[in-house]
Amino acid sequence: GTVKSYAAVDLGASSGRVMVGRVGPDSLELAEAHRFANRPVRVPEGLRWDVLGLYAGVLDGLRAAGQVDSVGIDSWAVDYGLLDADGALLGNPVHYRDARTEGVAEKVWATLPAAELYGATGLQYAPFNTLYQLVAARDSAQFAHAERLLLIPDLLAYWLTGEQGTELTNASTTQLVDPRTRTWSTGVAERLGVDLGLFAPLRQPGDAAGLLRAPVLEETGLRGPVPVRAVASHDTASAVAAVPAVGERFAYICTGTWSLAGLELDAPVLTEESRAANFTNELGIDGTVRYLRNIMGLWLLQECVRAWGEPDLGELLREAARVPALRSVVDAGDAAFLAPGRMPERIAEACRASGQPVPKSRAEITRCILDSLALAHRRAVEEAQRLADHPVDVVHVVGGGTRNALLCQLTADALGLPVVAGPTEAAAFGNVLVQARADGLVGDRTDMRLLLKRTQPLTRYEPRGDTERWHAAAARLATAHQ
Ligand code: ADP
Ligand code: LRH
Repeated sequence: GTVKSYAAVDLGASSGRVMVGRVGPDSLELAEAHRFANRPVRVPEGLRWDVLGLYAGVLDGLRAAGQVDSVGIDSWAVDYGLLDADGALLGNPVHYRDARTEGVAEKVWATLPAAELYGATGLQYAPFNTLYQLVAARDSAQFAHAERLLLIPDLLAYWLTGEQGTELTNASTTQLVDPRTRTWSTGVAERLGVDLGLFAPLRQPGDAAGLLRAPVLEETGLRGPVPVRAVASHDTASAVAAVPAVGERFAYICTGTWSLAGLELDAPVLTEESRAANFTNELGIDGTVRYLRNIMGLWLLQECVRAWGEPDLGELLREAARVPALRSVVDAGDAAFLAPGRMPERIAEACRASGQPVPKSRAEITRCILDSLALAHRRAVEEAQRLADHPVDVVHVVGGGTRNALLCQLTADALGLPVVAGPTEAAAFGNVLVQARADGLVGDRTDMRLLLKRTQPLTRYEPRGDTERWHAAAARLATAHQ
C-alpha cells in the first residue's frame, strides 16, 4: 500500500518541534526532525512570545524534515498575533501568562454575567481566555491599527502560505464560540463589543489551508507544490485525537506544561454545577467536545528546575521517588501558580499557609509537586465523570509527562484506576493522523486510535491499592482551602 510522509509542527509552551510521520495502511512511524526551545521574553511592556524565532524554528524543521506530502501546525491555545491593513504583524504576541488580564474578567462579567457567558460558550474561567485578552488590549495603540487577528498556528500557516483562516478547535478556546453550534457566538461578541470581523473565516480540521509559498520552498529546499493542511490546531485537541483508546470507557490526561484532564463527549455540559467546578467544553475533531479541567501541570516543576539552575531531571525524579509520599500537598489547580518566578518559594509558602510541613530540599519540593499533581488529576477525573454522568474504567496519559514514571504511577494510585501511558508526542501524532485521514489513508477516529494502539509502545500502571491515603490527602487539602 501507499506510504505517505507528513510534517507535524507542534509548538508547546516549553518547546517547539517538527516531527515527520510516515503513515501506511497498517503502519505509523514518527521521527523528530528538529526541536527548539520556546523561551518567552520579558520586555518592559510585559511577557511576549518570540514568534519570529519560532517561525525560524519551523523553517529549520521543514528543511530537516525533507520532502513531505503535506504540513500541519498545532500549538498552545488562546494566544494570537494582530495584523495591520498591509498584513504585517503588529508587535510580538502577548504571552497568556502576562499580567495584562488581571481584573479584566470581573469587568466583562459586569456586562455579561459569568453564568450566562458559560451557558453560551461552555468555556472555563481562565484569565487568559482570548476574550479577556481582547478586552484588555482594546484601548492599546496597537489594537487601533489591527485589521486581522490570527491565532498562533493560523499566523504561522499564513506566513507559510499567504492564506488566512481560523481553525475551529483552537477557536473554541477564545470564548467566542458556541460549543453546540460549533460556530461563532455572535451574541457574546455583540454584547461585549468584540468585532468578529477581526477573525478570518473558520476552517475545520482536515481542510486545505494553502500551499507553501515559493520563498518558503526555496528556504526549506522542498519541491512544490506542498500543501498545508488544517489539523486540530489546538495542541490539546490533537493530543486527545491521538489517545489510543479503543472500545474503552476512558478519561485522558494530556500532560506537558499543563495537565488537561477530562473526557471526550458528544455534547457539551453547560450546567451551573459544571461552571462552578470550572470545567471547560473545548471542541475536538469529528463533532466531539473536550470536557476537561486545566491543572497547572509540569509547569510547577519546570519553574523550580529553572530556579535551581537546570539540574538533571532524571536524578531529581529518582530522589523524589525516595521521599515519603503525601507529606504536604498544594492545590495544583490554583491560578496563583500561573505567573512565572519564585516557584520553590511559592510552593513552600502554600504549604506553610495550609499548616502542612514545609518542603525544603529540591527532592522534597519535587515530591510535593508530583503528589499534588496526582491529587489534582484524581479530582478532575472524578468530578468530570460525575458532572458528565460518564463513568470510566481506565485513564490514558499522553504528552511529556508520560516520561515521568513516578507521576504516572502516583496518578494510578490516586485514582485507583489503571493508567495507560503513551504516546509521548500525542499532539504530533494527532496532527499527522488528521493529515493522513484527509488523504484517505486512515478511516474514522476509531481507526486512527486503533492504528496508534497497534503500533505505539504503551506502558500500563496498575494502582497500588493505597487509595485511602489519597482520599485523606484530598480531604486535608479541601479543608485547608475553606
Ligand atoms: P509542552 O508541549 O507543553 O511544551 P511537553 O509535552 O513537551 O510540554 O512536556 C514537557 C515536560 O515533560 C517537561 O516539563 C518535563 O517535566 C517532562 N519531561 C520531558 N522529558 C522528560 C524526561 N526525560 N523525564 C521525565 N520527564 C520529562
Ligand atoms: C496546552 C494548552 C492548553 C491551554 C493552554 C493555554 O499546551 O494549549 O490546552 O489551556 O495551553
